[in-house]
Parts: sequence; C-alpha cells; structure tokens
Amino acid sequence: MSRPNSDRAVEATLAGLEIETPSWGYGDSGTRFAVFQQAGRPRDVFERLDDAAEVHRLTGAAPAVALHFPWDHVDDLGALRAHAAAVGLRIGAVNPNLFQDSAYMLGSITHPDEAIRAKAVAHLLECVEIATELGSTAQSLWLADGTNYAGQDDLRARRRRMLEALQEVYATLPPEQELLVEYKFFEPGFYATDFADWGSSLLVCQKLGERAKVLVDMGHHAQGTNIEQIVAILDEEGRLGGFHFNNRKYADDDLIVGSVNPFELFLVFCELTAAGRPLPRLTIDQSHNVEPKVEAMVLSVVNIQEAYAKSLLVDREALAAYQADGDVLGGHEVLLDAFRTDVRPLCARVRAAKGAPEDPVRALRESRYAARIAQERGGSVTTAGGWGR
Ligand code: RM4
Ligand code: MN
Ligand code: MN
Repeated sequence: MSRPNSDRAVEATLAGLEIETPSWGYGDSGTRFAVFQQAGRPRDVFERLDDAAEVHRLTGAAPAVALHFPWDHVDDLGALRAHAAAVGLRIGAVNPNLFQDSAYMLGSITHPDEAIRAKAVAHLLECVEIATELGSTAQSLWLADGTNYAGQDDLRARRRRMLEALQEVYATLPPEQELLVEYKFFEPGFYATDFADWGSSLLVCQKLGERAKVLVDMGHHAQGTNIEQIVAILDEEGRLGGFHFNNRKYADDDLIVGSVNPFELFLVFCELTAAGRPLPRLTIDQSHNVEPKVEAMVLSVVNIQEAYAKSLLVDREALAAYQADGDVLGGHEVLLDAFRTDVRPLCARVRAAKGAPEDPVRALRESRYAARIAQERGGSVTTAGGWGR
C-alpha cells in the first residue's frame, strides 16, 4: 500500500513526542503480598529524578516526571525543581495521594465525616500549591474512594460530597493548571467505586469547568472494554486530558505498556492522532515489581514511540475512502498494514537525530547503569518498604 505521509513528516512529528515517566515507577512497589526492594533502587525523589533523566537520555522522549505526594515530599521544593532542571527534566503532573492515610479507610472527599473530607481537601489544595511552586501544569487525581457492601453508604450523598470538594479545589486552580480526573471500575472498593468509569468522570468534569478533563488509564476497565472508542469520544468532546499508559492481562496489573496487547496500544494511538489535534498529556503509570525498573521504563517509552510511529503511517485517505464505500475489510487492512510495518529503523533515526542511542535498551545494558546505581545506592534497605518510595 502507498504511504501518504513522507518518512520525513513522520519523523518530524515523532520527534515531538513527549512522555512523562512516573517517579513512583522507579521506587519500590509490589503486590498486596510483598514489596521487593531491588538493588540500586532510588533512595529519595532526587534519585528518582536521576533515573528519569537516564530514561530521557536514552530515549529522547521522556522530558517530564510526574510526581506523587506525599511520596515525593521534600522540605525544599525549590531544590527539587532546580534538580529536575539540572538533569534536563521538567515536573509533569502532580498526583495527590488520598488513599494511604488511615483516615481515608471509608473514603476521602466522599467520606461521611466532614472533618475527614476537610483533611482531604486540604491535601488537594496543598498539591495545587506544590504544583505552582514546581512549575507543573496539572493535578492528576485518582480517588480510591468506594464502598465494599451495598448499603454501606449512600451513593448519591457520596457523589454530592465529592462534587462539593472538587468545586472548592477547582476554584483555586491557577489558570495554567488542569484538573485531570481518573477513573477505575474497582479496587480498592469492591462494591461501588465513586469514579468508576469515564462517564462518571466526564459528568463531573463538565460540572467543574473547562480545565477539568478525564484521564484514561489503560488498566482501569473491565476486560474487553474498547479503550480506543473511549479515547475517540472524549477527544471529540474536548475532554481527553491525559493518559496513563501500562498494560494488563487480568486486572490493574501495571505491566510494561505494549507488553500484553500491542495492537490495542496501536489503536489507541490511531485515535489519538485521528483528528490531528495535539496529543494530550501522556504519562506512564506502571509498577515494576520484579523487573529492573529503569530498563522497564526505557522499554515502555520505546513501545510507545513505536505505536505512535505506526499510527502516523496509517493511510488516512485510503481509510476514509474504504469507510465511505462501506468496505468492511478495506479499512481494517489499512490499519493492519501500518501495524505490521517495522518502524524500528524509523524510530532509531528519530532518536539518533536527538542525540539518543538508536537502541536504548541495548545502550542501557551496555552502559552498566544498573550496576553503577546498585553500587552507589546500595542494595540494603534504607526506608521501610512501601509503595512509591
Ligand atoms: C492507581 C491509579 C493511580 C496511581 C496509583 C498508584 O491504580 O492508577 O493513577 O497513582 O494507582
Ligand atoms: Mn493511573
Ligand atoms: Mn492503576
């Protein structure tokens, strides 16, 4: 099939890809059964930024780091911002954490107790200030709020409490900041999650205002959900605020993006590029429990680059023509043609033009970065094992 987009045009667009990597993807994480502490794990947020800088150096496409508070708490935010700049990064979205404090056992901004809701709102407001000081342009909110049993709480009252809290937070957002509202249909709540799906998030965003947008996490849907269609709808509504990339086989597994279902990843990118609009905020949200964390992140960025490249190769004119003709398989084959293209040389050229290695995973292995950080940081336990540290 003919290629409508010249390689040069595709390369130029691909060169503009910017992915945020998550500070928590470099730190300790685990399942509910165990948290394994890997040798060389960063001891603090400054070292998490160092690892993120290495990923950017190797891929040329990961210039920002999403932070999670209080996991990334520091006394001197100016020093953190300066360190990010010194290693060639900027601060991406700020993620408040309303799921670990024991006060939030029955919810945070949906909690029946007004004092707990006030505590949660205070944390959200603190995160707005943190973002302002760090030069970040987004709050990325995921609520663990939910209930485990029918009748445990009043679903409508919870929603009203949540709206009231978010209205208060939204009112304080400086104009450069967006509020991204993530959803997930289960976990940790097993009966009703307060933000269970994209529709629930979208309705709340529409009530809050234009700078409230939905964030789609690849692992937060029921099996078989058509995520690319959700992307299409939200994009059409101007409410697609961002993406959390990862992959899953069973639940919210947070595995390396593209490792389970690369075709789905490609189709998501086909929708992200369909209307020719700028890409939304693209963030990796993964939990590397047993795999080496920096290598996992590099491979994730490479997989995203390749999916994006393939989506740019789709012959949109041919696709539209087959669709207009009602040719059922014509359009499908246009997509397959792009998906089956080996874009590795193309991506390698784009990286090389940016001064990054052609093969980032091999370059990482040859650089012995993992051995170096293991030696410098040690393999011993320095803080209590826990998520995101
Ligand atoms: C949640 C959700 C959030 C992330 C936490 C750690 O499942 O994906 O985005 O911040 O995990
Ligand atoms: Mn997420
Ligand atoms: Mn998740």
